[in-house]
Amino acid sequence: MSEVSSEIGRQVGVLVDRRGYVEHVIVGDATRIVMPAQARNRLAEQRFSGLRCLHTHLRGEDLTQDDLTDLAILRLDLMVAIDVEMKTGTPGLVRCAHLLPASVSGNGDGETEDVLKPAYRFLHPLPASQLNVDFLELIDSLESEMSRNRGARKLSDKRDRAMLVGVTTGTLTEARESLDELRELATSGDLVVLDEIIQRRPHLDPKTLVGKGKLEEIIIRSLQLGADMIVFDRELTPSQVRAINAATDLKIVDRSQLILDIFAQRAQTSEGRIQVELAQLKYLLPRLSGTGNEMSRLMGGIGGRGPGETKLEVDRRRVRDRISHLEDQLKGVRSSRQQRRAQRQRREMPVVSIVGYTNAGKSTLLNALTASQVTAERRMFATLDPTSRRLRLPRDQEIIINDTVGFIRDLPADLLAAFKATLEEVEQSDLLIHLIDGSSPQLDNQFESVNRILDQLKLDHIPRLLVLNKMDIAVPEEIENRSRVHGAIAISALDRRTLPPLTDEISRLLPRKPGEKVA
Ligand SMILES: Nc1nc2c(ncn2[C@@H]2O[C@H](COP(=O)(O)OP(=O)(O)OP(=O)(O)O)[C@@H](O)[C@H]2O)c(=O)[nH]1
Ligand SMILES: [Mg+2]
Repeated sequence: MSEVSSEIGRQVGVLVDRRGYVEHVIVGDATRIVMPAQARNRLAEQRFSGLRCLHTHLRGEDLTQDDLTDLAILRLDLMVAIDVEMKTGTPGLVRCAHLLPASVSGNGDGETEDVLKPAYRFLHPLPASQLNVDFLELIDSLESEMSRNRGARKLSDKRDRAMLVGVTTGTLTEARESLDELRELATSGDLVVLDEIIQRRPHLDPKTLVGKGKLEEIIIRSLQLGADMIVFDRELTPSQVRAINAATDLKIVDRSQLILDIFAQRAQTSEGRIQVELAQLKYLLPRLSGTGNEMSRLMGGIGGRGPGETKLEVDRRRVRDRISHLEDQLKGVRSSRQQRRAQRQRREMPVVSIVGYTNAGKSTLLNALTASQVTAERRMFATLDPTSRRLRLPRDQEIIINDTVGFIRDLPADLLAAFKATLEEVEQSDLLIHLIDGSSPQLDNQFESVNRILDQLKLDHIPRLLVLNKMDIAVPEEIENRSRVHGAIAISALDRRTLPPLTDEISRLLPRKPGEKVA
């Protein structure tokens, strides 16, 4: 290789497997070689790729940043640069580097502006004749160290492992708060969060959102920790998804997609499922221009809960067909729901709907008021499909009370459109209970987000009753202050004894049946 290199004035490289067979030969220019795309296909299950790269350096330079990036991104066993004596064509010093197994830190150093621990170890440069490292033994011990580090990951644990990435042009605090919510979403979507990285930049990079160097760092970190996917805390444009996918084989998911995936996991009713699939397809459609490979990665979603494996090979046309088919189905389901609603209206019962940010405690409140067992959980978007219950208020007034899907800031537009339909029920309400998690540090933002969405859904004309929930775990002064400022009622949905003031207020605000005397 030295001889050839000195003759042609270019770097020459080989990728060698563990049995010593040469898998690829690469001819570069004077300063670098470019790894063949197929080398990526080796990434599968092994901890390292099982390939080592040996290549020549013509200028006696150290391993370059590109060399180290290739080492990390392709998870090579080893990166070796051999100095070439240009006059004689004989090999000089041999420089080697290998990856270090990283220990999994969990939700560790989020504010990684620059705190990435060095991912490589350099071996002392030696002339070729004096090299006496047993590489197989070395790689073996690294791999077993790595699997020890990963002991935490049980084989039965099929959950995807994610790296979270926040990008902001604003303050770090904002980005941190936003990432906190993304982590909640990720856990609700059954992901294991390995680490979080925030990048602050004056402008977002139109091509890849984060800068090129940062992206490489994120990919390397993800590979080090054994992540399956990278979740961006922003909506990625179709071209950004393509550009990032070109740099890594890891699954790339953005916040909207994560929300869509959670909705896909949760939707129970046929209508809910149709709406979610519609939203997923509409989201994917503009992103369907890449190669089959990119497409399948996009459509796979989290744990393959995308719109389905069988549709992987479909082209845009088929997706469009599917969309119009689903839209037709939806019309059918809707008309039957409208009939049900018409029946209810004949009963002339006032309708009250509980709305609010996800996780505010809406389902818990419905359960407490009506002694029902609607699913209420710590996770976000526990409720997707609206539930209606009858409730008898004091003074014998009977009403219908609805539990609804929770809201979230920056709800993907397609999803908002899809859920407008579910919320038709809410449109017919005589009263909205806007339930607020009084214990959330994000209380104000959540309050604003819900108001904004109610406006967007054109529900702002319905009388609204503000209710602060979780007073049992909130700061008492905060609750007192806010209930004064907003004229809100404070409750704890977990404690029925706190509810009478709420039911009294509901009863007071509802229109009376015709002919009934106001007490
Ligand atoms: N401490 C306390 N926890 C509460 C209270 N109300 C609800 N929670 C908890 O908050 C979490 C979310 O409650 P849910 O009723 O599922 O919330 P939700 O608004 O229906 O949420 P989504 O359906 O996901 O939008 C659950 O773990 C509840 O036990 C309360 O008054 N006090
Ligand atoms: Mg709920």
